[in-house]
Amino acid sequence: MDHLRMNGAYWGLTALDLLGKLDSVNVDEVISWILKCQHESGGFSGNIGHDPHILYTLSAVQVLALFNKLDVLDIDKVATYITGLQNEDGSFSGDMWGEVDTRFSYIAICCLSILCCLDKINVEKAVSYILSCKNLDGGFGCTPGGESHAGQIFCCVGALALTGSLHYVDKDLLGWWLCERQVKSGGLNGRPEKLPDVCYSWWVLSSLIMIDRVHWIDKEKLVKFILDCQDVENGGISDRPDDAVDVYHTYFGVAGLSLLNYPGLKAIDPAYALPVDVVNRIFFSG
Ligand code: GRG
Ligand code: ZN
Repeated sequence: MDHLRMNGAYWGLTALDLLGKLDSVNVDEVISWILKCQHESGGFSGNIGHDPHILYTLSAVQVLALFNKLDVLDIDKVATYITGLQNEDGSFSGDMWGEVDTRFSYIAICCLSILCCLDKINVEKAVSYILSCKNLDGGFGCTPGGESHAGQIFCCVGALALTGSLHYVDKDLLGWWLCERQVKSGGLNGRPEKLPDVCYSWWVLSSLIMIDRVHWIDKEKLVKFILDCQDVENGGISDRPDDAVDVYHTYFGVAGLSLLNYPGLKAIDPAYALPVDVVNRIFFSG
């Protein structure tokens, strides 16, 4: 997992923050490691000595936001890296090698929005590319014609929410597809006929919230499914009951519970995937 440690930092630290335990880590150590992952291009890599990628750039910016340390960044430099990844058709590449995916559209938009630099890209074209990935079932895929998948739906709905473009979504049609992801155990899957998995408690639920259709699923059954995935002896949450826990599913389990207003957790913003108090601090603290 060495190459995606920056994502791991975001998952682990955001989970800790939602649990009210962010003060249990050494801030200076984390920040100095993050800065060692930044490259001349402005982008961040998943670990020291690896290549920069937009995936890790968002995680780095999100972790700095958690710690209220966005001021350590040369914001123009990071924004220039992301802006340089937009293609003529409005889509975004993940890095200099060119892979295109609606994940990268969301990441570019979320990251630039946190940095208050959305005006540096062509938002209209970015939105029109995302809409070109919309399917007849109401969902979205990674590229035009790609199968609808809950992970890509989160990215596309999130990007549309952050750009004030949710009116382009058929909320009833998409809400129906999303609520059908709930299976008998109460868990959610990512596509028809697939197994439920705790991480879809984030990808599906956040999307349902953004389109105001969260009341279309059974919230209590989903809470129970997530709690059933806990390792009650050693801590952590797994993808489904009795599997081994990992930091990714622990984060998305906690984030899902937060979206479900589970007691004792901070609220999380469904579009920014950051605690609501962190988002408010970015935009309302002058
Ligand atoms: C800031 C939360 C946040 C995200 C950043 C990277 C990214 C943007 C979004 C990823 C969205 C995505 C595609 C999530 C899906 C991940 C996943 C579980 C893929 C596996 O899919 P399948 O259908 O496997 O192959 P399953 O296990 O569901 O059968
Ligand atoms: Zn999963």
